[in-house]
Amino acid sequence: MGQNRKILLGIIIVAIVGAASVAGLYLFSLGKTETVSLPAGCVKPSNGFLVIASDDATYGTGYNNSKGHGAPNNPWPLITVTQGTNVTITVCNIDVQAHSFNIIYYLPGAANTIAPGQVQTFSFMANVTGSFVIFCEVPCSIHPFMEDGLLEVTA
Ligand SMILES: [Cu+2]
Repeated sequence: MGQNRKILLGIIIVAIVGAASVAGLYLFSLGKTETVSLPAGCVKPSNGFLVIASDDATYGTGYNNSKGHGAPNNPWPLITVTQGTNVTITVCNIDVQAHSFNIIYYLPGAANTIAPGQVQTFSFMANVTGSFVIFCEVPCSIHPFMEDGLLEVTA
C-alpha cells in the first residue's frame, strides 16, 4: 500500500468515526428530549374537561400547569358551565406522588384521591349556581398550586 493510500484510508476512518459520533450524540439527545407519555385513558372526554396533575417540564406544575398560570394568586384551572349541565372531568395524575381532585359541594371527600399514574373520571350534575373552589386535599410538595381552581356554575 502506497503512502497516499494509507493517508486516504486514515482520512476515511476518521470521517466514519466522526459521523458515527455525531449520529450517536443526536440519538442520545432525542432520548433526552423525549416527552412524557400520558397514561391510557388520559383523554379529554367529549363535552367535558381534562385535568393533568403534574410536576413536570412538559406538563407543568399543579393542575394543568396552575403554577405557570399564576396560582395561587390567580385561580386555575377555571371551569365554567351553565346550571343543569352534566359535568364530566377526567383527571390524570402523572406526578410521582398522590393527589386528589376535590370541588367544594360537588366533589368532596378523600374518595377522589388519585394514585401516581392513575386516571379517574368524575361526573356530576351542576344543579347549584355559584363559585366552587377546586382543590387537592392530599398534602403534597406542590400543594400551594393545587388549592385555588374554580368551578363557576352560571344560571
Ligand atoms: Cu396536594
